[in-house]
Amino acid sequence: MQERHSVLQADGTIAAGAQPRMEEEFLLEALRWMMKSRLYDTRVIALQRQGQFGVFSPGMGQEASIVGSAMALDPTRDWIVPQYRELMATVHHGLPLEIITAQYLGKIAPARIPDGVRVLPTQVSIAAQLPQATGLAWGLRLRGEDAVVMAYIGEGGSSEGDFHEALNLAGVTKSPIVFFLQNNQWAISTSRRVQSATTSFAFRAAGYGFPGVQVDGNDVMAVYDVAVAAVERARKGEGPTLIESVTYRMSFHNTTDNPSRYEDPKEHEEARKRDPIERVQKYLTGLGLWDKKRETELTEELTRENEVALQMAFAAPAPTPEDVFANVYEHPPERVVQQKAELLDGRRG
Ligand SMILES: Cc1ncc(C[n+]2csc(CCOP(=O)(O)OP(=O)(O)O)c2C)c(N)n1
Ligand SMILES: [Mg+2]
Repeated sequence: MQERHSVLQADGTIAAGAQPRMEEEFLLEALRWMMKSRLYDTRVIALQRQGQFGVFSPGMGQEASIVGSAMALDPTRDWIVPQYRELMATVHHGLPLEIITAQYLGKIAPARIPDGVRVLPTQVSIAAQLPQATGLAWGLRLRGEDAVVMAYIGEGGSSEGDFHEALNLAGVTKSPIVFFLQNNQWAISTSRRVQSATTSFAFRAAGYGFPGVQVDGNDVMAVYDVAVAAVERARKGEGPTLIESVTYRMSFHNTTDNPSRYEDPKEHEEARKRDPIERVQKYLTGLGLWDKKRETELTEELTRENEVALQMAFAAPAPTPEDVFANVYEHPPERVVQQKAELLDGRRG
């Protein structure tokens, strides 16, 4: 494993000797997506508290990981296989925000992923997405497509059998896949300290014969660097990479969780000092490319954008009881046909 990759430091300066691939205009673009993510999270948490939104896992504190990794992909040919904390990565990749929002509102038809958007559905069953991600990458290679899969997983998920099976098969088949492990220090209330005895989750790659890289996950420039290198490697046919993006979950696990019952407030305070968004803003301020006025203007613009998506999702049709039978079988078995008929009869009667 290489030493932890770092470019943009917490004080907003570039590390000595670092040569970021991300140029200023691109960094402003990254900041836009990171702020959009934070604003969306803040808004939907408020909506959930008012009973208007489903259970939601925010990406707060992890925006550099989420955005920096997605920006390394080409949405016209690459695929994202998400867990559930990478919402803005999938939106960056072309999944309309109103569609993923509709999913959280329990809408069915309006939540369908459009054809041509190379994103798999959100996966809540931990690590179950990874064997499928390896299968997808292997299949793309067999079909001669010039595509790479970025699969997301948490550090907690790396204790699951599926994680090891997927990485093993990807190594053996040299599949074009990047395993992007967000080590946010928590698996609900289980601390990273008791998750594994390893000193770095990136070491796990060695067991499967491909490189593991550790990166400062609160540094969007560094995340982008290592993600681009891993994507290039995969595209050239050199096989998978495991990236451990070391970050911190600055909010709760999801809207049902209360971290004040298990999180040391000092640890939280320390993490706040490494805020991935403030770091970029400090750096751009130093270059004369950022100030309070620009922040206010962009915040207003992004808030409006998010609001449009939310309104579209709220306006989309709600599911009907018979929708429970839809999208499961191409040819439903007799008992399912009968159950649906009984439901419709019952309603008529
Ligand atoms: C197979 C399975 N086991 C347990 C759970 C319950 N569960 C939901 S999230 C979670 C923790 C996941 O932690 P991590 O992989 O670090 O991802 P994070 O939530 O921190 O992004 C657990 C145990 C689940 N959803 N699926
Ligand atoms: Mg975690």
